[in-house]
Amino acid sequence: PDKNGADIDVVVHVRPEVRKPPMYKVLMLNDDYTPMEFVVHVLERFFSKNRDEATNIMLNVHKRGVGVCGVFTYEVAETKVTQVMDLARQNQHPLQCTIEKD
Ligand code: TYC
Repeated sequence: PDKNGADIDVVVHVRPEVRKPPMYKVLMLNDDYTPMEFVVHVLERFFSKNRDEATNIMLNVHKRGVGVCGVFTYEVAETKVTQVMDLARQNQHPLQCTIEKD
């Protein structure tokens, strides 16, 4: 019954707020000792680059000192850095990799 606006059910549909997660760049740093071929291998194995892309990124880092391997959510970026640093350490290379907010 609707005497004066009471007892009327209204269903309001709201669009759920969807937010893009913050993204993080994984940066590769140059050094004087890590072999070029090892860096190319790392870029192929952990960053899904083909041989040409990996070589270009490696040479860019070699020349400019730093380069972007990829952009990921924080957890994925952290995992990539850990994987790269672990493999570098196992092979006694000083290769360094870091995260930077995009
Ligand atoms: N500078 C290294 C060399 O001459 C190659 C190298 C490239 C090392 C990229 C690290 O992130 C790097 N053997």
